[in-house]
Amino acid sequence: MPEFKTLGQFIIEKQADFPFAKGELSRLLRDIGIAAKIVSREVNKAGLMDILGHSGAVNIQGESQQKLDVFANAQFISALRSGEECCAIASEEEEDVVGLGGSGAQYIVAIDPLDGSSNIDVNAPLGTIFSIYRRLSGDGSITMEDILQPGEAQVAAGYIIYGSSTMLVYTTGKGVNGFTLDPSIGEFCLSHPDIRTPAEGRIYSINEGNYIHFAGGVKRYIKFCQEKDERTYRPFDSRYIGSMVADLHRNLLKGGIFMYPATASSPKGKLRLLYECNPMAFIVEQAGGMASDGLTRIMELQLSELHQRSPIFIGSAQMVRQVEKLLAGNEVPTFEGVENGLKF
Ligand code: AHM
Ligand code: MG
Repeated sequence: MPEFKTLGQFIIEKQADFPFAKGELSRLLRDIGIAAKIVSREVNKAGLMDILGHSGAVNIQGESQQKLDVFANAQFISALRSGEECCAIASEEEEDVVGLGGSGAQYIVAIDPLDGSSNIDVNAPLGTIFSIYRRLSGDGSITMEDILQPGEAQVAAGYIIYGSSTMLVYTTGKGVNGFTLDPSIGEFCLSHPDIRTPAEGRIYSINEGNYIHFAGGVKRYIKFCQEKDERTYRPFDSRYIGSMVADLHRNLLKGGIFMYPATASSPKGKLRLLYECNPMAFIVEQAGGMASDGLTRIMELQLSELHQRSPIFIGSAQMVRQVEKLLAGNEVPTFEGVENGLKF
């Protein structure tokens, strides 16, 4: 049993670990925690309220937004605005960067306020993913260089899973810690100190409905997962919720790989680098795992646009290495052309 500690107590205790420690990052994390509690409350009562369902708006990715997405987006922006530590937000739900205008604020937040939103109507787990950067430009107007920093420049990242209980998991580059919301006292309490992910897992998570569109190396890896081999505990289990936070959270704790590869029609995959892939890569690496686009470490990829997508293979280190090896091999092409360095 970990020692009883709230998220607030833990953040203050760890503040001194941080090189720029003046308390701003701690306050920023605290503000995200507060907004998460409010979103958690709304997610939990979604089935009871008229809040459920489509708002009618379409986000810039061309996907229909649902009311809870809009609510979560507004909630996180409002918490970060009133906290005054954040100068700009890049959100999945906003076409452009939202400037908060706080003079002297040194942090930038990239966020997917409600990930896995196709799960809202069916009471399945949802999540929030966030990433925190220090601005490069010092003061004055925010520049795109401030926003489009590679994942390696993250100072903190985390996710909140709204599941059978609500958990907040985050890293500031010194390991990963998880906190479970105790609704009776309204506090996130340390429940998963120093999370480490197994080097070799037994779960693979991928939307196999897209199988015929995957590169040969991905297909071979799926077959590898399914083949019998008692020494390596294969076949592995296939588990896919369709909510990246929920799929990754399970795999982080139990060991496994989550994949959203490129396909011939979507050569960059589906998931967004800035507020989905990079924060998850930071967390998983800090827990001892790996994250790759198949060729390159996710956190080394350069961003040229806000809502840029990337293929992702993330989780237990041995599994990611294995899929990278198969992708690098000379696969029999199943599609014409080479996109994004991958053979189809
Ligand atoms: P969203 O941000 O619109 O919710 O989409 C992201 C989600 C991820 O959580 C999940 O891993 C993926 O989309 C599932 O996509 P698919 O339905 O194509 O398997
Ligand atoms: Mg998302």
